[in-house]
Amino acid sequence: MKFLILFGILFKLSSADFYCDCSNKQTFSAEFNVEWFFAAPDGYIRHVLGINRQFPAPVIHVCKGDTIKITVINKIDAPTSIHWHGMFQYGTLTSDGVPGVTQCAIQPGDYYQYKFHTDYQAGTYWYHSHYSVQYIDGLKGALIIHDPKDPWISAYEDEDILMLTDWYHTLALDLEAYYLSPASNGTEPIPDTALINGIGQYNCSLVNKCSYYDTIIQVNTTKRFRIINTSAFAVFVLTIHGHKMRMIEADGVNLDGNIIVDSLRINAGQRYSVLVHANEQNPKRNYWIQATIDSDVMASAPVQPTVKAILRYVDENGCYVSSKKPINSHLNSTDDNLKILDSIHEGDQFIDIYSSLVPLDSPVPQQSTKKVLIEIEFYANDENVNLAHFNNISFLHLMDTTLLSLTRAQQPYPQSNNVQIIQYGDIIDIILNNHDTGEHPIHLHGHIFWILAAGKTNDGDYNSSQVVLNTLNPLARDTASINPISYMVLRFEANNPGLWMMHCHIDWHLQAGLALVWAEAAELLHYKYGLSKELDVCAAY
Ligand SMILES: [Cu+2]
Repeated sequence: MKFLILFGILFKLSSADFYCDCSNKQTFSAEFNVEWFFAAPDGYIRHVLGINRQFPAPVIHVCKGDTIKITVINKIDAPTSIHWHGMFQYGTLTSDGVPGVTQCAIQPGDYYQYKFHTDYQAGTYWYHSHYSVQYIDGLKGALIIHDPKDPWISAYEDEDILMLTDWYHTLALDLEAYYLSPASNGTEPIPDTALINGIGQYNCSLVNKCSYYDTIIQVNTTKRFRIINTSAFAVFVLTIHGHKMRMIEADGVNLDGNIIVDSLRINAGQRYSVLVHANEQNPKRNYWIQATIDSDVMASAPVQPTVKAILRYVDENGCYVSSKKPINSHLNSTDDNLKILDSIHEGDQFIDIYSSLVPLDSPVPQQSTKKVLIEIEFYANDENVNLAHFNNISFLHLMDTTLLSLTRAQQPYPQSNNVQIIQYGDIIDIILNNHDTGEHPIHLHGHIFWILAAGKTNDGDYNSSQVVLNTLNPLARDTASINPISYMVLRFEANNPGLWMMHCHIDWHLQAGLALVWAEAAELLHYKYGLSKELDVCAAY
């Protein structure tokens, strides 16, 4: 691994030259000013919610074991909070960033310090606002924990991030107001375009010259791409024309590398790392990296469902071998790579690739101590607004206090927070039955879970007499997607006292109530977080 730049230069989009000697633990400190500003990521100018007037928000690069200390300063006229997606937050529950659960939302003009270590995890993560629908407007960024002992580190020379997102031209609060009204009938807002690392192509004929994210690969080398789907709604299918991708990481869990794909499908909240090798190809050209929103899961297709970036070959001296844009620049191209992309919509073959991902080293506990059945349903309330339910409860965020405060005061939890009480050391099997016709990427805070079983579309409810659980080598991760009218069995270890939200990472569905909270060894929280001033009754309320 080639490391070039010394510690301290951390706000770079390219992680290729991040230096990590890891001989001593460092603290990454930063101030994050949450502000609105105007930007045109895909050529269409709109108000964007960013950090330090950057969109995408700054990339955080740290080494495993470092501490991250970030002061978030709220310079907008609404409350905010930041969640560090995939961080275990061992001993730092108050940095998990869920308003009404682990902290009071940060009020306008106020600030809040997040501080947590990265001792037990490495890989590809991200962060985003967990308040309302703010991350849809842009409040999100990549968080990479480098590990000099990464088992794949000698297999690549260079790396980069491909942060994908769906993108709307309307402010998220306006879209939400419509979505949570009787008029929408529960149909989620359709994104207008898509972005890779904050750059998209809305209408190339109008704007006359579209911009593309540009990344280089040196002939005869291998590059790691860290792919992050930061969407509100979209599932992406990603291809790198003319190249295969070896999958080596899923949500911070290293894989055995035996799965090699032409295209991969990634749900909101999920991450993958892939290795791409540059020697079998014609080096005298450049290639498209293409991400397309899977519009099969939407009521209608986005205006521009495809976003492209350029993979540009350089020679041994780092000089461009071709300055031309890739061929096949038309979005309706019928070249072979796009055929591969189309083929994954047919049947379940594609889904099987994901159930066959095997972690390199993530042994699953063999027995569970507790089973929890959770059913997903969407139906309208008395006002004819379509809401989302886990076990007939639609989650409502507390505004005036937090579950942590209630825990500390030994007060009962409100029913609308769907709190599931578990004990320290429990091994929980979550049996999820999805009665909805949509797919839902389920994300658990503070943990990874093992996917012991995942049904195909229309398999119906989990049936223990017919399904064999995979306790041999199941994939572990923090976000797994349940198929329409189907089931999943997820196992996790209660080894992290806290109040951990579990929710659908389609942000529209979270706002519609598809969330619950695990109160894990909550009796231990009273002691640890008893004196924190942030836990008082929420100030602005
Ligand atoms: Cu969902």
